[in-house]
Amino acid sequence: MNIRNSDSLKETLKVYFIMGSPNCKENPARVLEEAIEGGITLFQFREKGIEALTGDKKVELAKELQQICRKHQIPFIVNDDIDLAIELNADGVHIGQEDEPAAEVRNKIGHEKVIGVSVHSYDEAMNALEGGADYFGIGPVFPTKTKADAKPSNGTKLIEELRDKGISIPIVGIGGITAENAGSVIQAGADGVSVITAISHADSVTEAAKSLKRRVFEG
Ligand code: IFP
Ligand code: MG
Repeated sequence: MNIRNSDSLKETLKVYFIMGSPNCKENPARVLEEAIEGGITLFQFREKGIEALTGDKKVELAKELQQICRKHQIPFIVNDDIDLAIELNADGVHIGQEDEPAAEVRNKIGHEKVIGVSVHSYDEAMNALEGGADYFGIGPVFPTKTKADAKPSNGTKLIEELRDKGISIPIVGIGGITAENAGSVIQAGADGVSVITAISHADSVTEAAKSLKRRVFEG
């Protein structure tokens, strides 16, 4: 199945784990293995923040995590770094409003790769749709500390607005999502939930991924 197909992407997005080395309390490869064991359905490599790796070290870690994803048939998405996504032949990229427009990214990475776009308003959503986005990341739905510059949380308002207006593109909620509130994000119309801390900082990464997954599927 084509990874960009909307129905299959809605399944792939259900339990979307994002991380890089700054998010991990132990070896990132180990954290990823444990998260996969718990049932994550998609992974995004986001090497950002305090003491983030750069240059060859960043590429090396990306390759290591991509291999783990491959072994378990979990698609591998790169945050922001389009050149890295191309170099690694990643399954896709996730871009924000500060990055190149989706249409330019599409020209660079080709038609077989997933493009996710962070959107914060109806207008941004329409632009991303026109530019060829495959899915939207919408948040922060709840307060988060991962991004120092995160916008105030808006709950699930935009997700509901887009669904009310008949926009059927795959959507993941992001920001402050836990097993306790994940059901409400799905009820608002999201196809999946995206988390960093709820999994990467958990006492048991595997158990955290499992309980998140249970809530996404059972409400
Ligand atoms: N949303 C997402 C995703 N990823 C990001 N890196 C981000 C917003 C800033 F969950 F993939 F949609
Ligand atoms: Mg970004």
